[in-house]
Amino acid sequence: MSTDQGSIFQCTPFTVEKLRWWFNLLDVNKDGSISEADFQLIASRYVQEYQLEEADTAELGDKLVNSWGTQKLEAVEEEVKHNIPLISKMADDLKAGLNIAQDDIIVAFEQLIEHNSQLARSTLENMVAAFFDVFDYNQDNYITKQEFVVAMRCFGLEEPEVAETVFVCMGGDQEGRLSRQEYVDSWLNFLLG
Ligand SMILES: [Ca+2]
Ligand SMILES: [Ca+2]
Repeated sequence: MSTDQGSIFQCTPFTVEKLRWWFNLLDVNKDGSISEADFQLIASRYVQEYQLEEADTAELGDKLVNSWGTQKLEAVEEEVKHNIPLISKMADDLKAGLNIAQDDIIVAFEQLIEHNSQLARSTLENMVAAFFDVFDYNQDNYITKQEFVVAMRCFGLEEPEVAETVFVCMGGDQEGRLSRQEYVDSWLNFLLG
């Protein structure tokens, strides 16, 4: 099962470290696991940033949970679920409001990359893109520097200089903006490159 011909990359210790870093970023309440609580916290910060109605928090949190995890993970093929039961367990647990330990996510992705790296890549792509949809506040399919700074604050990165530097590294220039493709590609290049 670990020798699929379509393999385009390997899961190295460096990949694992980067995935761990990303999941740690998503674990905004820093309890070592990803759960609905993290997405709700991101949503409540977002609602504060843009001074939206408090009622929007739950809806936005649900949207993030669904688009990041449940729908994408559930969509993974049956054959993969059979070989990598952790993947379907993650989707079920997230939907049920349970915590998914970061270590479990890492193991699941290691197994997924080994089993079918193309599928691992497209699954991660969907997970990364889920955030683009939210952080593109005015929904013009670009993330501006300002939208990015707000997004990073929602993840708990308070320093705008750091966010601006990351933004430039991702391909946005000082006045510039990031397209969906640039945003997704730079995350994937970082995580899997
Ligand atoms: Ca958490
Ligand atoms: Ca925008």
